Parts: sequence; structure tokens; C-alpha cells
Amino acid sequence: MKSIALVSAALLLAVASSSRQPLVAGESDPVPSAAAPRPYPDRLQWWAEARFGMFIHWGPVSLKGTEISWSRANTNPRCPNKGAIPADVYDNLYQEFNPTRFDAAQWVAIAKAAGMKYLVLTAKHCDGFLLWHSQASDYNVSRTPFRRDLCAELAQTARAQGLRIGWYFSPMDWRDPDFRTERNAAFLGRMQAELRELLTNYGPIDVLWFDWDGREPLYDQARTYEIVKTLQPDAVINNRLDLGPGNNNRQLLSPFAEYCTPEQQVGAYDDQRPWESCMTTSRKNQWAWGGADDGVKSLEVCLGMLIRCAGGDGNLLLNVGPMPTGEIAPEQANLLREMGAWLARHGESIYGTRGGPFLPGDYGVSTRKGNRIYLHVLEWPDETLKLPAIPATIVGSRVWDGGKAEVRQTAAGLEVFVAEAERRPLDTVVVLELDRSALEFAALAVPGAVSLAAQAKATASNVYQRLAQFGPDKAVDGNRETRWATDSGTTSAWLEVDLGQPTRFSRASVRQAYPELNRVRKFAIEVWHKDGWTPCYRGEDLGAKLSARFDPVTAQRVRLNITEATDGPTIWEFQLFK
Ligand code: FHN
Repeated sequence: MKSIALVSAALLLAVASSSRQPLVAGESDPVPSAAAPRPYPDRLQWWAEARFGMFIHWGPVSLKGTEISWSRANTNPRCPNKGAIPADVYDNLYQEFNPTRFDAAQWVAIAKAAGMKYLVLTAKHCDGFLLWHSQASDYNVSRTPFRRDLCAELAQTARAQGLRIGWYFSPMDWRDPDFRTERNAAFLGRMQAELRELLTNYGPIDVLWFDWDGREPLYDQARTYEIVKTLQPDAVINNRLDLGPGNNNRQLLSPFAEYCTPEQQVGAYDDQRPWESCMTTSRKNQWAWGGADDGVKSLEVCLGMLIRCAGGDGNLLLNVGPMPTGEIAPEQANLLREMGAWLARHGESIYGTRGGPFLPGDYGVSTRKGNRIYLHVLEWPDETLKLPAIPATIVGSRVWDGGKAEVRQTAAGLEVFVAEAERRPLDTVVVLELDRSALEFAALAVPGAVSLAAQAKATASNVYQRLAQFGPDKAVDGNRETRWATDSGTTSAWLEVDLGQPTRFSRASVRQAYPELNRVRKFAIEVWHKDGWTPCYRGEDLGAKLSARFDPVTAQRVRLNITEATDGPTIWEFQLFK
């Protein structure tokens, strides 16, 4: 290991000379690549092949069932949290924190049963509480009734069971009165001392997961990276230590930032830079334990996250929020076990694959490894799935876990057919055997697979409490985790998209995602012509997912007109196709 002096010189030079500019402007902007997938650096190979990890957000706040750090009140204008729990109440929860049913072996067993290959625990979240025995700060687990060193037990057990271990470490500390003040240097001394402990006392650490809060990143990055690279040179580091105002999770702003981190959404296809989506199992999209009334997302939604991340050439870090007892809630554990059961049969089409060669679309995604392409058909758009031509010959095809897949290959492209009876409810995996490597050509767009309304200008008659997070644009963002919502008591509403120019289409897809949120009783899809709105499709009882087909129409303004709803209709996706 190089001496610190040498490492610091190299580090300072690297950081100073970092010419890395943001490669993408937005969270989900795709990175256009006319090249074959870029090989991962050797040090990231295990991480990329793993594809699937467990995120764990835990701390004394689980006693409250509210969001970690964010539910804590704060008078410090330099910190973004304005929670409802008074700081003195929140900061003393540790005195009651006694998760006597915590068993690292149980957590690791659930992760393994899920098919997860690495764990990332919030060793220190923004609220400042440390889940390890610390000399640098007495606000740590040794001072709780529970006393035990949670980081030590989890790291030791994970490693013994063949899983990799990572720490989430918040460089922000919203509880520290010196943080982001003229006394920030004093704060930094404490923060870096904590980081040193975490990277010294628990053996080899495989991932370091820094976070950010959108504010000034006053973290003495050069020195902080030096600590990491000196103590844990093999730890894979995410991109968030450098991010600040105006940045986003898809930017790499330092030579030491190794992967992008889209959050609560499946990242856009990008086979040139490593990325990992972090998402929650919680129905409320909460990171920490959300209480018995929270619940979890469906298997279809969570498996869809994993399959779509892999198809985009990325990883999924899927979060659980353990209960104050120390246990992972049964509904979260069962969901993960069901994901693991699917991976036990289909893991070859996920682990160690690259995304593509067919870009993601409403049909699903594709992954590739060796001479094989794995089509993950999540929605059959038609009798056959039409795909663009590839520079290779298909020498075999079948449904991965049994069944016939007919493939017609011409210079114009591919047509894939699987009989209805052979199709699978969640994901029909069709494997295509090629006469050469599937990794030598750039990803290809699938004509008509992306909604004509994607990212279109959207307006609505009503938005839930006028909150941007439930705005009409959330129904055309391609993100199955966001939605347009309307106020309680709303029994009719419309969502309009402007396609920018007259556009011809003949198919529509509308998702309500969860059956219990199926509130739409009568609706129409309407197009604006000079003298008013004309329906091109009418329906009743929308259901979780509508795939509507109708005579082709051409229009620039299109709307979903909900004429009868039980209460506050909400739509996850409104999509239009040629
Ligand atoms: O504020 C945190 C949040 O609590 C959670 O830890 C996520 C995980 O990516 N990161 C921040 C929000 O971006």
C-alpha cells in the first residue's frame, strides 16, 4: 500500500486535474452510444456481475415509523430537513432503541434468498447516529440499551456467507451544529474521524455509498477520498460525494466517483458508464421502516425494476427498512424471497450480463452474455415482437424455462413469436443463440417501443394538493414509480399531452399500477381537432393496465378524459404508440 504522502499527491493531482464534465444533463437522460458496451474496470467487475444488492436504512427512528433524518425537525437553514419530530425527541430515541430480535444471520439469509449479492447499510445517515462503536462520536449504538456493534455483526456475517458488504456514509450531518457553518472545519475533523473508524475496524469494505442533499458539498473531498483510497483501496465508490446544487445523480464529477446513482427510478439505458438505481420496497416509497400500515410494492413492480435495470446495463440496490425489533418485516422478506425464486430459474439472464442489444421499451428489455441475447418480454405489443436487424445470425431460439420461440430473421429485422400458452405472466424470457458474440455491437432502438407521449408537455384539470411530485408530467415520464394524482373527492378529471406536432397513433397504454387504486369507472381517450375533443377510444373500469388499440388517428393534442371515478383518480403512465 502506498504511503499516505504518495497517495495524497496522486489524489490531489487527480482531483485538481479532473476534467470530467457532467456527461448528461438530467436524471434519466440516456447516454447516446454508437459503440459496443464499454468494459467495466477490473475493480468493478464483481459489482457489475452482481447486478442486485440490498440497501438497508435503519436506526432509532424506526421506533417512530417515520423517514430517517427527514422526519427530524431542524432550525439550521443550511440543512433541508424540516420534519415534524422535535429535534430533542428525535435525538433521544437512541435511549429506547433496543432491537433485541436483530440477527445479522437472518438479514443475510433473506438477502441470499433474494438473490442479492451485496449489502449496503446506513452506518451513518444524515441524522448523525452511528450504528457502530465509535470513539469519534458518542452518539452511537454503544450508548443504546442494545449496545452491540451492528456494523461489526453484519460485516462479519455477510462475509462469512459469501456476500459483499458496503457502508452508506452520509458526509452531511444535519444534527451537527458546526456543519456548513464557519466552524465547518471542526465538523470535518469529526466526520473524517468517523469515516476512518468505519473503514478501519470492520475488515475489507466492498462499497462506499456516499449521499448528498442538494446543498453545498463542503466535505473536503480530496482529503476524504484520500482516507477511503488509503484505508480501503478496493472499495467501489458511488458518485454522490461531489454532487451539489444544480447537479444530478447521473453525473460523475471526480476521478474517484465510479458509478451513477439514479434514485427511485430505473435508470436510462447507459452502457458506457456504470450505474445503479436505488429504490424502495415500501409502498410509501419510504427508506426507513414505514410502520405496519406501509406495505410493499408488488412482485411484478419490484421484479420489473430489476429486469429493467439489467436491461439498461445497470444494477438495482433495493431497499428494506428493518423494524425497531431488529427484524426485516415479513412482507418485505417474502417479497424478496419471491424475487429470489424467479432469479433461481432465470438468473443467467441477469447476473453477469450487459444491457441490450435492443434498447428498453414498453415491450420490455434485453440482456446479453457470450453468444446469447435474452429478450425479457414484459408486454407483448402484438402477435409478434418486431425487433431491428442485428449483425449476427440467430442459430437457435427458445423460451428460457421451456417452450417454443419462433424467430423470423431477415435483413429488415426480427420477428419473435411465442404462443399465448407459452408466455409467462411476469416476464417471458426468450433466449436467442447467435453465431458470434452478442457484445460486439452497439444497442439498437426498437421502433414504436417508446411512447410518443414520453416527456411530452402535460397539463391536467387537477393535481393533488398542487404538488409537483404528483403533476401530469409524472404520467408521461416513463417511470413506473411516479404518478399523476388528483385531490380526494375528485370524481372526474382530464390529463392532456401536447405531442408538439400532428402525430399518428393507434395504440394507448394506461396504468393504474395497483388494483386498489383502480378508481376510474368511465373514461375516453380524446383528440383535439379544430372544433373540439373527439373520442378515439372509450372504456369502463380501467383496471391496473389498459392496452387499447383503435383505428389510427392523427392529432397534436391528446387527452385522457376521466368522466367517472370513485375518488381522486391517479395514473402512473399514459402512453401512446404508432
Ligand atoms: O435523503 C436521502 C434519503 O433518506 C435516502 O438515504 C436516499 C437513498 O438514496 N438518499 C437521500 C435522498 O436522495
